[in-house]
Amino acid sequence: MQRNLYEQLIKEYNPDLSHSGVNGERLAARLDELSKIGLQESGGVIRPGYSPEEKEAKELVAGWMKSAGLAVRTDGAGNVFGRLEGKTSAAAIVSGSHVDSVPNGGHFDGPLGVLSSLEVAEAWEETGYIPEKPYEVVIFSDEEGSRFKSSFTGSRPFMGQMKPEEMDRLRDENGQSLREVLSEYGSSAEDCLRAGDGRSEIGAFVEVHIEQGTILEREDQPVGIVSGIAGPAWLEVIFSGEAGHAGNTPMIGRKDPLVAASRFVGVIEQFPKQVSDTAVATVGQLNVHPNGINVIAQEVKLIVDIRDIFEDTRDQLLELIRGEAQKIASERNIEVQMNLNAKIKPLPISEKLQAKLADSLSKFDIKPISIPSGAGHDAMIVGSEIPAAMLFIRSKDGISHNPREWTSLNDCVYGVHVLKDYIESLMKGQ
Ligand code: HGY
Ligand code: MN
Ligand code: MN
Repeated sequence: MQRNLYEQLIKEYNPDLSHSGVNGERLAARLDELSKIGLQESGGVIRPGYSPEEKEAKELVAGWMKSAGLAVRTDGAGNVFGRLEGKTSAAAIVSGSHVDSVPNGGHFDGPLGVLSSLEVAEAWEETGYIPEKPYEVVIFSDEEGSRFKSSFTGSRPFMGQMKPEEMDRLRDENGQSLREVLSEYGSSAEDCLRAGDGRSEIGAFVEVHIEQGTILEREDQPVGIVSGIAGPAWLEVIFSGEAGHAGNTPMIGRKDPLVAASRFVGVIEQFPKQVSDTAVATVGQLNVHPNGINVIAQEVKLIVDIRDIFEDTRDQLLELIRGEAQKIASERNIEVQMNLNAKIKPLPISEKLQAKLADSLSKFDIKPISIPSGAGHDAMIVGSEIPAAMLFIRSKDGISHNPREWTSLNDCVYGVHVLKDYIESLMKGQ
């Protein structure tokens, strides 16, 4: 079992970084408490969207929101908001991220963004700072999409981007639809689809997230600016052949979907560089049915994660990959069915907001570095309509979606200070 995260974080912490109401020890203790929900022998966590573990994590943070003096509410998509009223009733400044995880995920991807946003409210409470505009800390549901194979299941309805047909089309591996899961969760498909009604009350959004890359490490900076967010497209490919006896079926004439899928995965690795230097394509999930040692497979289901920071090249890559699946299937005389489970628009971050973040970074002697995000984030959904910005916090060796994910407490606290300064400048209408 993973050693106490708090001890690991606090061991190298410089307590001088706790000032202006920002408290590194509190942040470390909360990261540690959250890390225990859904904790596995491997030291990683499993907290799928709308699972008891995600709900427990949300309730834990909601309790901290309340003790920080925030008014807590949950919308129909299970998104949790902690609100602090401002001196005026202008459109709110919102900051947050997610607490769900990928299977066997790390302890910073999502939680650091939520707890950093909450730490800003805690600092204000301690220093008696009252913001000009309302401030909201948000936990978006199911950002990773690991349960329904379609991501941003919280922020998309919040932005009015969830389609009614998804309520019955999106199903988890037990065949449970999003509609059924929402009603079990205590909400309903109708309430989820209405979650977007309040978004006109938001003036700006900002998300803190681990970089999940190595640029900040290479530049030796704790915090960086996100210049743009790549848009993921998730293409489900189902190769269907003919199950048979591994021993008695001659090699000639087999209709083996696993051989087809293997060729497919091997070939598409070459495709991204054909469209751009920033495009990527990954098959991380592949299921064989019936998955018997001495059985020629009946069906292979896989999902290709296709991304680029430019929409046109991302879509070119998607079409190349679709065509290859078709070509291999016909060459091998088997069936192929493809479903586009998700297709999110990439989001460029405005130069103006990047410059504001650079101003905040410079106050802490941090060199402003702008970094494109290959990973998707809730900020790209909110940012499709509302001015949104993102800060990256240095990741050790760029490792993420892995129990070895690590960010030092010093870097986490630098991120909170920069976030707080940036939000205060937005509060002053600068
Ligand atoms: O998949 C992603 O890019 C993010 O971790 N949701
Ligand atoms: Mn992630
Ligand atoms: Mn994330």
